[in-house]
Amino acid sequence: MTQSALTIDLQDPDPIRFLDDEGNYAPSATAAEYADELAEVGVAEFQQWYRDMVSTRAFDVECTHLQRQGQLALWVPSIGQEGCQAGIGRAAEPQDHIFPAYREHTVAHIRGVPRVQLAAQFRGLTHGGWDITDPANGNFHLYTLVLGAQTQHATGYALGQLLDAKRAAADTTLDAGEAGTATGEATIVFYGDGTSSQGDANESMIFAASYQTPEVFVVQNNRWAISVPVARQSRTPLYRRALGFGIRAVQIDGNDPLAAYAVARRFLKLARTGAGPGYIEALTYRIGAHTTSDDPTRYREAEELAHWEARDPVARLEHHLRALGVGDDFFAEVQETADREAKVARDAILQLPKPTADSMFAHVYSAAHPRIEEQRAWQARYEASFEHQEGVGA
Ligand SMILES: Cc1ncc(C[n+]2csc(CCOP(=O)(O)OP(=O)(O)O)c2C)c(N)n1
Ligand SMILES: [Mg+2]
Repeated sequence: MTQSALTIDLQDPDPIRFLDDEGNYAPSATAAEYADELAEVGVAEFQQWYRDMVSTRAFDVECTHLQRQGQLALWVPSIGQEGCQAGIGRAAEPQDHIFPAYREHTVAHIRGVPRVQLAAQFRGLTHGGWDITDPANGNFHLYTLVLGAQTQHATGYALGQLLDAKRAAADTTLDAGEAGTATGEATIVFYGDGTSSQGDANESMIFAASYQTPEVFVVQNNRWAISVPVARQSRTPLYRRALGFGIRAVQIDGNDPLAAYAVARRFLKLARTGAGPGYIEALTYRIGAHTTSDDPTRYREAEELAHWEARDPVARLEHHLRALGVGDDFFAEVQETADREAKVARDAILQLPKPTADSMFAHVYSAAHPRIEEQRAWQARYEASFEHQEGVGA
């Protein structure tokens, strides 16, 4: 196929990767300086990452079905993006804090957020979903659908990590422009290529650079912001914007979990030891729809989708594992376990209550508000107007 401009635009000639498109171990020249980070991990870890990815994919497919059956109001598929999520999720230490967007299902799983709680938000039952103060949820903060808001939350949190470390050393100053301080913990924030155009995302990088926050920005460049291609968001590769803010930044093959792990591991260590923030642009692709409300065939070429399907992160890691001697039994068991767990999640989601229409008015304002009361009353009258129709609303 001739690569469309959208596929090759804004990509460096040699993004960091350890696996080639098929999954053969073939590090790029740019990968060499991160190879040390992989010395700490081996087949058992790669198998775990593979399990994370396959398990999340099975859950993802199940949730799309549940949305089609009216059990979820919306679902946000992450298929195709599991590779960078598994690598980065597994590179984080337990004490690190993670601020997601809304598509980080693999990371949520790695940090311990129960599948059913993730789905509850998409059923309309909660504005949040899980208790982030519960250690079982792995410091994985709430999904944020207001694009870029999480970058502000993350930089604010990282400033807090910095201040805590300084206080512990009896230093109460916080001056922009001073050298960083070792914190022992870091913050990761995930967002998308489209979100990189938000003021919030750019402002948070200015603060991160000025105060040398212990933070890693992760941009999953999946090439699309709903129907808007990345080439319309930027005239330069996204990671080079971060360089302009004075933040160390690289572009990686985001469908290579080894690259994601190695670079994140390094950047997190630097962040925790006082060497300031980093920025990872993970080149990936959203294989599915933006959400279950979207039809990507309206704006994407079939050739582009096929190009990326051939670089599926799950298939690439499987190829690598097979080269390391892992056999059929493992892959069959992982798939079988993933399917079983997805079924368990499905059954649990079906047991959740259904939200009432009235609940949408509950948290708009903290106190009663005449406009909301008016709308609530209208809604109640509207619902009541169906009551004489047998079977409706049952
Ligand atoms: C502040 C704000 N503006 C607009 C939207 C509507 N919106 C939701 S997702 C989206 C595209 C985001 O694209 P990107 O950042 O690339 O993330 P992706 O969905 O591709 O993972 C838009 C415009 C929103 N949720 N918040
Ligand atoms: Mg995007």
